Amino acid sequence: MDSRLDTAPPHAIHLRDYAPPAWLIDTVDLHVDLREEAATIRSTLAVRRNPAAASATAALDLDGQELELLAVRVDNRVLGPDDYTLTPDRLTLAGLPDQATVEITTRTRPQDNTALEGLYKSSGNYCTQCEAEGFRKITYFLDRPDVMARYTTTIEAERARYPVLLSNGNLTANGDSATEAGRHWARWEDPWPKPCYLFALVAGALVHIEDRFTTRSGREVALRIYVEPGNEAKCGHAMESLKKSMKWDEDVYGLEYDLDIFNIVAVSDFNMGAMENKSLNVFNTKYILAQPETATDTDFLGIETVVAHEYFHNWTGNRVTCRDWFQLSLKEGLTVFRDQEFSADMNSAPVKRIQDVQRLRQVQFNEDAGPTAHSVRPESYIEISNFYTPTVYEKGAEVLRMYRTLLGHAGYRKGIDLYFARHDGQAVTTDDFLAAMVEANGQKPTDPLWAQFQRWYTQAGTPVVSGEGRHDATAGTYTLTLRQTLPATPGQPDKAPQVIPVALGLLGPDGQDLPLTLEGEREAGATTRILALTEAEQSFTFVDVPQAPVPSLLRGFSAPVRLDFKQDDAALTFLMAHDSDAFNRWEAGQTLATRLILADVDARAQGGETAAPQAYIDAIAQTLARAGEDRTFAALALALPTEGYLGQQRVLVDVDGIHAARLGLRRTLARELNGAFRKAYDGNRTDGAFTITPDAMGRRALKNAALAYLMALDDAPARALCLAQYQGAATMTDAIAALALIADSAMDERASCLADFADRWKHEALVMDKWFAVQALSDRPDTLDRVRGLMEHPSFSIRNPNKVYALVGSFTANPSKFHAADGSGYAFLADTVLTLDKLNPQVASRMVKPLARWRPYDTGRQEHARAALERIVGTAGLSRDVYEIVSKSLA
Ligand code: 0A1
Ligand code: ZN
Repeated sequence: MDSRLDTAPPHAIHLRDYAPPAWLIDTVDLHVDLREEAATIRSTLAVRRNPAAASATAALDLDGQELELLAVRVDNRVLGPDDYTLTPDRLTLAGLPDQATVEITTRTRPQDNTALEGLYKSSGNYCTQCEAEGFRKITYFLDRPDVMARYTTTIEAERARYPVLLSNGNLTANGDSATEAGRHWARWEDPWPKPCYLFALVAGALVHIEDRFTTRSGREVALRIYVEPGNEAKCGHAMESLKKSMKWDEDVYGLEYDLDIFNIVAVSDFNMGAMENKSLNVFNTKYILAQPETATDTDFLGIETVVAHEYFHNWTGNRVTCRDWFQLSLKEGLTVFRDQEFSADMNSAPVKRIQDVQRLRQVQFNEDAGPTAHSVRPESYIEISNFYTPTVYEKGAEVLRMYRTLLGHAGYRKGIDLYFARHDGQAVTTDDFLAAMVEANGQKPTDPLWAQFQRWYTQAGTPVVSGEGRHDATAGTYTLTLRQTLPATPGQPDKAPQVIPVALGLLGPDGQDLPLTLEGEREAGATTRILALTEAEQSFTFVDVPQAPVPSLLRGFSAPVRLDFKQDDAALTFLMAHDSDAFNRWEAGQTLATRLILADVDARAQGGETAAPQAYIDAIAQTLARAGEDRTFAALALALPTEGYLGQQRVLVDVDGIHAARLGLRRTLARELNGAFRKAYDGNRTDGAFTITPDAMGRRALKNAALAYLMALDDAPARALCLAQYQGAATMTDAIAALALIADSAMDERASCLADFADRWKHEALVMDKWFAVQALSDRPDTLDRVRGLMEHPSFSIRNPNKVYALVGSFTANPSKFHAADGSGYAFLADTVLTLDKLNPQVASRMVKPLARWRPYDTGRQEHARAALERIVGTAGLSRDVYEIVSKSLA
């Protein structure tokens, strides 16, 4: 049995129903016997009644799914079927003594597990994925994060096929089977109590690279990365990233590693990026394997971030974990914030901030405005796997950043220290976190500011901050009036104001920051001030401002809001050139471009067109001229807002108008600044040795941004340049940048380049993912037909999540193709989701989300989308995962 729906709609689980577990489990002794026909798991649990439970008589009610139950014993007594109750998802033992030893034997078939949750096989090797509720597919258990136990795991398997046997903690014994030739075993003991979602085991024919790290208190830690044979040479960057993460966590958070071994295993079949199992992280190969010929600069940076993320979880998630899954952001928001700051420190902080905000806007703002909008701490869910969302992760990280903005760096660190001092070894809530943060700073959670801050966890939706400034030349004052509104979201019609930290600067006519003095203050303060916007409307008056300043609001994107501030184009151009805050220099350019493109969309809807003003073209020319100051920043500043972001600015998305207007502006810039783009291209060639220094990456980013502009014209000189880059590329960054442009182009060599690439890389799965993606993202009119054809390609497999994300996921990120007016994109996605759902509900559910966001389109598209969604929800045997998303989108 699995968790699929028959006829009854599934019920939601509510935060308000949380109750402590009736039983606790102190120790778990697992014996896992792996054979080709099945895996047999014997689990010995030391259970006792929870003194904090509401009932002193409740039965021991264990979760289990898709398990074959072979035997149950209590205190060595074999139970018969009348001694317990077995349903498709629970095993209930009544009448136990207050303390008991329960031994349960189950059988599963990992080779048939296509959902990649629980115990499964990837490339012939065994591995596990237990977060959030996968452990119940291995054995019956109290599968909830507030039950923390010490684990001993013995794995037994055939030695020749599975020479490597790994689990959490330390290897304490191993040997050959005493009874069967060719089989061996290994025993692992984890001294740290943990929830079962952090359990992991791996058995396979793997090789590893090894390094060491000495913690600041002198602990010698062995670091190993396990991969399939042949991939050893691609692990160096991941290992370097791990060591940097370990050092950074000591330096910045005072947190040290707590075991003598840290293992990472890379598997090619994995639903997500990676998993922080205690001392045995399991990774998607995408976030481990990298060489310059096979991985792009973006891949290298992604590896650094994800390795750090999983390592940082050792404290934020593992040592202190979540009481229940509604608290997911307690560990995820905090850990994303930590990995963002780590990557900012390792690379360029402004560039990292811009990229993080781009992602937040692209995916989280979109989620917040749609049918699955939920708060950072959700109130209810049908399927918890659906809540590993940009809101819980990325908006959650913004909440952490706001604590730091409001408390200052030192105050934030005090709060973190108190959090660990209070809660190490516990399963806690976001309320506990807030209490530690504010109490460490001599304040109280009930103080008005913090009571209001709490709403960042409970209210969904993206606040809109609007306002205007007024300069009084006679009084020499500048008054800023700001208003906040929070749109209604499903289940939350009425909202209250939240505390919004607005980082503000005022630029004088010379472009320099003014020292800021608020009315009533005696001395001038800093040039960037944090204004706490707590009311629906509030004014702030600055004195000693003789001339009208240009305000720079929300510096560094100090809060996850939409800003709708009255500022003319001239002021934005001024900020682009002069703002001391790099984020806002970038932001000013994006705001201007957004205005221009949307004006052109409107003009096109009336049968006309607007031309880009010379001032804007000059500003872009300036960006190019100054690109040498920070090339990655310049590449970001040259990129126009995405079609997705532009669509978000409209109640009704004009898919084709946005596509045409954006392309129109790219072509205008390419024509007007052709020489400058060509110069930027030629001046930043990085032929020769490959490095991933910020300088080398910046040169590639700028050169490829320039090439993309030149190719917007799709003319002969640009084609020749692009083709030459493809043919001579020394790095994957350059090869794939050129191939993506070729895939968009109508040039004759298109087919041969794509064929050449596939032929060259057919044995590199991760590189083939890029090949699928560039074709699915192509602007050519036949993209959907090609995507359909590629689903049959020998390198494609619908069972492999990376392949699905690369081909189907990329297609849904191609707005003008996915949202084709005839509904063909929607129908294709519905077919694919239904096929996927039978194999892997988590992946199916991720894929269906773009379809679920159907409302802001015209009625023709709405009807096509609705029909596709109704077809999905009307299908028998749908997973809870897909049901939850689709039913919410139709509600
Ligand atoms: N905790 C992991 C993410 C993760 C969540 C669920 C998974 O399987 C369904 C796998 C990984 C992280 O934040 O990296
Ligand atoms: Zn995480």
